[in-house]
Amino acid sequence: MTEKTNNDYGAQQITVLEGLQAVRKRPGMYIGTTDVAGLHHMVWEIVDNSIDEALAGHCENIEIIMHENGSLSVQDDGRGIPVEKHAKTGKSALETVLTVLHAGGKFGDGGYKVSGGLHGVGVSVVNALSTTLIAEVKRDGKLYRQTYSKGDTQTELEVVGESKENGTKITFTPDESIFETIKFNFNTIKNRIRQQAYLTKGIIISIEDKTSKQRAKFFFEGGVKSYIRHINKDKEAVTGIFYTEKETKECSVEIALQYTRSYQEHLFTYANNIFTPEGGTHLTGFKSALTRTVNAYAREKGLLKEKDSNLTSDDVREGLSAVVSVKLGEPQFEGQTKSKLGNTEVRSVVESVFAGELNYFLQENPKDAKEIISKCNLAAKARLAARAARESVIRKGALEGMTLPGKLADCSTKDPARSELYLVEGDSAGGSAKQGRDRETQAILPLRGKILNVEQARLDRILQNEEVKSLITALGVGISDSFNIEKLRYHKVIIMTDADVDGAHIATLLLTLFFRYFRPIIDKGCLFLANPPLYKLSHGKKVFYAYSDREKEKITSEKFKEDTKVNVQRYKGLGEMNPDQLWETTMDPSTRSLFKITIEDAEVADSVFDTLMGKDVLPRKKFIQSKAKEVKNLDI
Ligand code: 28F
Repeated sequence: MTEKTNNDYGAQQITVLEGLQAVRKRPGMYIGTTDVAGLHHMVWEIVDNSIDEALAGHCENIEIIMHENGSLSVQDDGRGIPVEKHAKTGKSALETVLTVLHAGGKFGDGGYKVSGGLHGVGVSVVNALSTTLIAEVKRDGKLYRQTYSKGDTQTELEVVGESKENGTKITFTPDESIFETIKFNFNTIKNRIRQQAYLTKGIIISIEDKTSKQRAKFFFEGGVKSYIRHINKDKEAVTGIFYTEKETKECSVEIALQYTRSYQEHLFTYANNIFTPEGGTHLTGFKSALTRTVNAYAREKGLLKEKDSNLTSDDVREGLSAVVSVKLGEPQFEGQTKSKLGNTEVRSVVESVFAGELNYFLQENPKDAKEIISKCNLAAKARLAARAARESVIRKGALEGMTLPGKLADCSTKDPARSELYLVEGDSAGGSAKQGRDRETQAILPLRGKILNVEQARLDRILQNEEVKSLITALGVGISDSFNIEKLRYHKVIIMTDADVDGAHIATLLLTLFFRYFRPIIDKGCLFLANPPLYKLSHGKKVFYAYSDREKEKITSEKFKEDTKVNVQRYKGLGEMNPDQLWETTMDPSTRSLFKITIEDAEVADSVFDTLMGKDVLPRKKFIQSKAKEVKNLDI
């Protein structure tokens, strides 16, 4: 093939080869990373193509299967990728999209390609990074098949059967030599397709893991209205759900919202089904319409507490759950993580559509409107109280790091990059940690009693909590308006709690606190969970630590085969370990494993926190235990 450089066909082949070789050489350039996130980008790439076919109005069902042999398949009932040979290239559209980098582009019908993930690189990238890929197309009464390997075509496009249906099925096995792991995660895929199902009204998406026999299926008739129902399922609603869907020539807008008794805001924005955590023009338009409309309505009805002062944007968003989804022809993504919508025209469209519809909703639902205004008035009052509280705490220097909390055993280095802060549950474990630590780089802050549940308290009350106060002081970053990440005194903040239900609860409350008030610390990759062992296995003088039940079984069956005299000690709490053991198993940087907390997707994280905050203890425990499993061998 490479010889034929002097005709069109050959020339094209060469660029094709170069293209996909470049992908294999620098996979990160195309899918971001080669870790577990990059692995799943491969799945999103394929699923997004099915979603696009659904958004074009030609597909209703998408089925994902994780096979026992490690491959994954995605099948849709769309029109099927065209298989006719292209006169010029001599290749079918199918082979072209699978082997030519960046082939694809706009799909059918002049509609816009909307769902494409952040990378939106095309299925050829998935092909390049798979040891095998099988494409099957049902079209024109036939079933077609073609196979590929590492981006190269392996077989001709063949008719292998007949079919009355239409659709596309892609089955691929990721290349082990490219990815750190090739094990797909059922929950990761499930969460993502749930979100896609909310954003694509009427679509049915399912996932099945043949190995673990887990299944999930999503269908939401109500679109983002169903999404709001999901976000608020454990919250006490104070209004009905507002919903609007409008199509203008610039873009389509879909918005749902509902107020609850929560003190937090749960606001999620999407552009072309892509989550935009950094916001952008759609968010700006939404916020200004909300503030303007609520104030105008409240003033008109004489419901404002102070006649000449407006409710602020923050006041009108306390307890608000909202989803804003726009779809447009050529989305521009900006910002640090390219997840901020830049198209200026979207701002005024969202603003005018939403202001009009919300005003209508308030006029038509006076009871809901009254609830909203009285909630906003309370928020305004609390805002003033919180400011006073914050100012008084700041005046006392308590948040500024002038006086570090008495129970903090600080490290001696003043270099934040080398400093670690262990947040330790309870005084006895705190004592062991203080004795066992490396004084130079490790600081210990024992936390006693329960941290406040931030979901259920406003900032002024949170600032009165002693544990929270000493945490803020130790971190050095301040809170809310005075927050400054540059002042972070430790570049590793490590939550170390018992591996039991109480420990899980405390870890969860801390995670929620960080998620809500110190998110940049998570974004910077500075927050970790420690991973203490569950068991100590001793046999004569030999000692092993096991960090999970499975590991305990493995060690006992491997190392102690001939002998049954194994002493198994289950650690009920960190306090049971002496300082040396705690150091050796959990704190020594050369041997410990830490789990880094990341927020890839704030929506998923937020709903996880919601689940954890519920009354049910079991899911909390499961969450922390599943985190603990992931920790293994993940040394930082
Ligand atoms: C499992 C993954 O990729 N589904 C897809 C279609 C349908 C068409 C299409 C796709 C044609 C020339 C680009 C069919 N008929 N699932 C999928 N379903 N792509 S991908 O067209 C692709 C263009 O190159 C399709 C008429 N128009 C479009």
